[in-house]
Amino acid sequence: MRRRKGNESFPALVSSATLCKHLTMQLVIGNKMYSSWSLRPWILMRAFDIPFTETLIPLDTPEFGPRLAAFTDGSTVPVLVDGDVTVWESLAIIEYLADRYPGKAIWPADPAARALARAMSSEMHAGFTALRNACPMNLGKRYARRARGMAVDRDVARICKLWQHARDRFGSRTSQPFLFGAFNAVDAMYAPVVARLDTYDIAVADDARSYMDVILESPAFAQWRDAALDESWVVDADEVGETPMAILRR
Ligand SMILES: N[C@@H](CCC(=O)N[C@@H](CS)C(=O)NCC(=O)O)C(=O)O
Repeated sequence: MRRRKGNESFPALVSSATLCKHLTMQLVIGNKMYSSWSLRPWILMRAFDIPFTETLIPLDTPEFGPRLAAFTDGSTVPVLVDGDVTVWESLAIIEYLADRYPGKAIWPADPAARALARAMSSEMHAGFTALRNACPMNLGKRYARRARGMAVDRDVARICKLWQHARDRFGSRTSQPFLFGAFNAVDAMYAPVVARLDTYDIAVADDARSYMDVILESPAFAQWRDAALDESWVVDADEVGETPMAILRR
């Protein structure tokens, strides 16, 4: 039998650029200034060196719906497209990435740590609505500390308790500063809460503040924030009616 030369076997040989485009996952996100849900898979993928291309669709603009419709019949970002697989909902995206990259410690390996990590992430995904409603993620401003209501205080107390529990039981047994030691899915799920507590200068205990600084100073978060500060879109729904202490946008 005649041996075929390499390119004869692939008559419709695609260029390596096209091939890369199809092999690389695509993450569809909203504005980095405001899109707390988009930040979660984005920071996770950056922190774990997972290659992806990013498509940013500005929230609350006429182009948002039509452009998003090219990726999903849902109405929210983030959306992950991996070949013929489309995943929406930030936590489902993180679970998909954990399945797709089993060699990466996206969830802790230890079953007890993993159970706590999953419970904390689910609680974040479904809850803390008082804090989320009163203090929208807004990386471009800083606000003065003030009372934000009992429901917000309850959310903050619960979040700090969860962080402390994870650190005491798992993180502090390692030499690394994240909730379970090394950065993982839970840190990604709580990164927007860290940003909110910082932006609105919400009072927290010293150990919670130390953890917040670890996230805020991490390279992946800094990269996201840098890009956010260059954005010019303003989403009125995510702007609270208070005079900011500082405007950080460039
Ligand atoms: N539970 C969803 C929430 C997604 C969500 O609400 N995304 C916001 C942006 S942060 C959005 O797409 N809003 C657009 C809209 O509601 O029109 C998730 O985890 O991904």
